[in-house]
Amino acid sequence: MATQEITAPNMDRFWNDDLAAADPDIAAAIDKELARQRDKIELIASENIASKAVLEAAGSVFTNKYAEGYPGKRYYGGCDYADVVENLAIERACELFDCNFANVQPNSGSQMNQAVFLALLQPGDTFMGLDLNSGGHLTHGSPVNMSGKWFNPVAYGVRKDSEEIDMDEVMAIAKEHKPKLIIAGGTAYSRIWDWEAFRKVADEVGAYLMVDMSHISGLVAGGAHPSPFPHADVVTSTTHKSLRGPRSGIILWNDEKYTKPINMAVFPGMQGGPLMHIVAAKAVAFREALRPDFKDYAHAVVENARALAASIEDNGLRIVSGGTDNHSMLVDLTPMDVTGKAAEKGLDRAYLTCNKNGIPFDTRSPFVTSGIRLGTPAGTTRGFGPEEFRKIGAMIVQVVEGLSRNGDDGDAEVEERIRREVGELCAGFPVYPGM
Ligand code: DSN
Repeated sequence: MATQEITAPNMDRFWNDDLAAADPDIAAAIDKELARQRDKIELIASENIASKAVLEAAGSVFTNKYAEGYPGKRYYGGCDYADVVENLAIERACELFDCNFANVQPNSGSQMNQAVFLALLQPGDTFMGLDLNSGGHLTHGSPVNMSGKWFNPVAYGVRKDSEEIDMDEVMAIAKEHKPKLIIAGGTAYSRIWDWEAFRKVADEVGAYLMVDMSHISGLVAGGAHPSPFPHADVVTSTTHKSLRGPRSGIILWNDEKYTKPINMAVFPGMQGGPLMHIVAAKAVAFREALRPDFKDYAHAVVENARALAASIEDNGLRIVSGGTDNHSMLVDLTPMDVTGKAAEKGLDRAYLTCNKNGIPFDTRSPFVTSGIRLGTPAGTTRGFGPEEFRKIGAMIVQVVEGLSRNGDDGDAEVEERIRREVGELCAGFPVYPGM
């Protein structure tokens, strides 16, 4: 057999090519995504714009590192700097949310919640969560999610008249079903959560109280929404929404008795090696959120949401529950007989990005819906204030009116004019100007 000469691979391109040279297709998609974020107005309530520093940490050499285990107790060598990063992330998370313990390894919101279930429940156990149709989350007991398949979820909802959570009803449901765990928190609920009242319900039936503050954790960090501590046993949060960090999750608690079950549930229960580059980016985001100016940001998010909601109502559409106390709102499109699906598409044509969303007691399917969900965290990060959000509210209603007049194709002239107005607004508030 002829022997083949083996030559050392040429690594020049490996070390030196930037993305545009190494993979023009992906580089082009990233460039287009940057342009989209710059040129359109981001109104998805669960999205934000992370800082350059967060992006840098997320794209760092920690992507190469395995660090299964926890600081000081790893299953791999070479973890000195991984320990530095993870310890800083833990310390900063505890300082930010004024709690004793944090696990900063969950890769996502779904995994952080699954880890709490693994730590505190057994398959088949009963737990309570806010109904998805009332603004809850898939991982809080939806029948299509693991939480709804492997456990026994009992839902609480919002009242039909006020569209707000009724704590008397929560108490009654808890007494009837005796859940082992109660989840407070949601994805489309725009009112203040009464953590203390949830604690009373949990104590009454001997349940754990878990708060999933993913949507509002930036507001909690900035003092613009009451903290779930000291009321909750365990608090979970994603880190990329109002908190403005990388796409990821955290678990927080005060009582040492939860430390072993939660840490064991995250690793080795749910996950293997933590994404150390993302843990580093979380640490950076927590440091940013500890700065005094983050308080200003959090309060501005709420003030802007109030301005947006008021403008939408003044222009003729209804806000679910009559307003907002946080970063988000649900717009009821039924007065103009427009679906959420058509509105999401029409608004996107006008360079306003949002998502269709069911409203409480919606008669339409989740793929169609009678509402849209809007939020102000990303717009506030780029510098918009109440004046800009009032303009955005008027634009949104004009697009919806076009859909109401002309059907799903909308009013092309109105959408074209609004695209121009969005362009003018965005030009005054650049995103990632140096990139
Ligand atoms: N998908 C997120 C949201 O948009 O609210 C929650 O996980």
